[in-house]
Amino acid sequence: MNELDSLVSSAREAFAQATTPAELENAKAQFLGKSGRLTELMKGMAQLSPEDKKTRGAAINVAKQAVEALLTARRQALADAELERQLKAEALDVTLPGRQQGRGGLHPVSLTLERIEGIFGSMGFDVADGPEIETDWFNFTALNTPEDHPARSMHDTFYVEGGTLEAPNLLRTHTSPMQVRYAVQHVKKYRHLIDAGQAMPEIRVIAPGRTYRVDSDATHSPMFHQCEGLWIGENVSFKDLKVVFTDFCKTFFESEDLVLRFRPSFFPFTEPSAEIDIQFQSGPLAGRWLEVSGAGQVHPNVVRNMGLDPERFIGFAFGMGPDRLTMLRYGVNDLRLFFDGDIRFLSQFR
Ligand code: 2NL
Repeated sequence: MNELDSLVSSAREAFAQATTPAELENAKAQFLGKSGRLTELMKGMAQLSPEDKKTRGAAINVAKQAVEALLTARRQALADAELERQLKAEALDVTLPGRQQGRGGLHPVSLTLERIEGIFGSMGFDVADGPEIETDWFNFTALNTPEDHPARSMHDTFYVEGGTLEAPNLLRTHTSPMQVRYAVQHVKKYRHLIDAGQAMPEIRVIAPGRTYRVDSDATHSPMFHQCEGLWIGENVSFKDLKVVFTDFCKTFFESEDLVLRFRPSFFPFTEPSAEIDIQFQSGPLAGRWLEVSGAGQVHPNVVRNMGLDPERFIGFAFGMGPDRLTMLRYGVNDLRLFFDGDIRFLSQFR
């Protein structure tokens, strides 16, 4: 094998050993670079006769073209291999089934709250929303609940670390504090009318939301929902409460076939007070008296705490449990099912 043939074959070998483009360019420099072997051979022709230059030059050119062809082929091979590797790494399995779009839905208790808001909204009640961490004053004092009332004990109420009587210090045990907040705002806004002896727009509001008590069994959850209602004006009576609440029950349960019973009771914030029971006259729940709400005429002390004169303003309030209403409406017998977060249970209601 002559010198040029062996040069071409050592180039073939060097190019074959290069496994990356950078290695290949280094190998190229050994043959075609400024001081590469072919370039050196060209330089070595200087002393040759013109005759010899011609034949030698032609032979070197043939070798050079061969080396360049080998280089081009190897570059292409490396590029092909790289492309192949990328395609493999980024391969998509187009035969995989597509991901399902999860369909969300409202929680059954949220559905109940929406129904309640819709029904009372149609009767002219505003919907008020507010803090779940309350002050002692809004949750108890303003609602005429005495200092020594058992509801205020650590046994019944969750207290928040670091709170003071003035700063929020407990998890609200009912949504009534929100109604007091709403009433205080309302009175502030219409103070000028009230003081001038003119008519104040009536307070008509419901307060739905989460509430908390130290209690936990099949029918009590430490977190539960409440919806309270308040209606105060200069000429609001117990008869209005009866009409509004009867209407609400019939619409909520989608039945004209039920009766209500107002049973005397006691709450610190109302006087007189009543429990409201309903009885379905037909259907699966027919015949049993079911307690659905507490209610009463707002206590004069509470009216006063709202900034109003109880000699002039009168009204009623009620409080019901949307969790219980949801259980009745759907025939669920364990309250805890609503809050365990089991999607198999919850997805039945959407
Ligand atoms: C019950 C009892 C009741 C009220 C809540 C109330 C609110 C204000 C003033 C006066 Cl701002 N009263 N709320 C009144 C009577 C009963 O709820 O057992 N609820 C589940």
